[in-house]
Amino acid sequence: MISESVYLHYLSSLLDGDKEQCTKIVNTLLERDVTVKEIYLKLFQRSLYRIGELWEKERCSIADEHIATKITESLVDLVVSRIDYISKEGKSALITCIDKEHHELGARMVANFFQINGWFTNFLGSNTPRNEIISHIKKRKPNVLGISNNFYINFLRLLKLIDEIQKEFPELDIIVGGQALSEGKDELFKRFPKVKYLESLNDLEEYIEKFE
Ligand code: B12
Repeated sequence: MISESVYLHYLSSLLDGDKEQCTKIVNTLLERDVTVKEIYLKLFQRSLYRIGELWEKERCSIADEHIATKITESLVDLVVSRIDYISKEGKSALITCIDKEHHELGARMVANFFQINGWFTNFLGSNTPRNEIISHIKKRKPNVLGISNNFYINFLRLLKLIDEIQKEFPELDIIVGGQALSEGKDELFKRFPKVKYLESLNDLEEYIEKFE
């Protein structure tokens, strides 16, 4: 459990650009056996969504938001480096953002979540050209492809990418997520009934548990 006071302390440290304090808070939570999912959702995701709102209302600068993002990026990976996990032979995931999508933190969390569940995971990061994604699928032959789309303007690129991938790899399991889909998901389901939309790490946890 992450208390409201811990969250508020973390948020204000993040807005102050105080990486050392943010790291201390995260380390304390890990020592108390707070789960990765809880830290990712209740601390990192919640604080960044809040910073998005503050930025929209011009109550925090672009520089503040960039610093907060950089601190969070390093902590998202730090948390995983502290976890002992057992590799499960034969399960692999490829996680990517679409072309022109610069929001990559959510996708990074998803990739790390597969990793700590024992999957061999490749994370392609933000703004990955379509042909590169397709070549990498050919090379790695993952069991699951995860695609992230946060900026709604990129939604048509997502549809085009899925269309091409399904033609080339009809058996590949595709999961998608990101904030652009809260609006686009009906269109997505209509065109690609086999593609799964997972809203957050809670849905992902269930998906991984049921995957055979
Ligand atoms: C940091 C940030 C940036 C950074 C990103 C840096 C980086 N390394 O990622 C930078 C500065 C690049 C950026 C740029 C822009 N941004 Co911005 N940004 C944000 C901010 C503040 C945080 C994003 C974040 O990391 N959230 C935390 C993560 C953990 O949440 P998440 O991405 O939703 O991921 C979770 C789920 O969605 C899901 N998920 C996500 N992907 C996937 C994939 C799979 C396979 C699965 C299963 C699940 C899944 O699981 C995750 C964990 O639960 C948000 C505010 C917000 N509400 O998020 C705005 C926000 C996303 N940005 C926004 C905008 C408008 C922009 C810009 C257009 C600004 C501009 N004028 O230049 C550009 C667009 C760039 C582009 N072409 O993509 C809008 C988007 C509105 C929309 N939906 O279209 C937001 C919502 C801000 C706002 N309130 O308006 N941004």
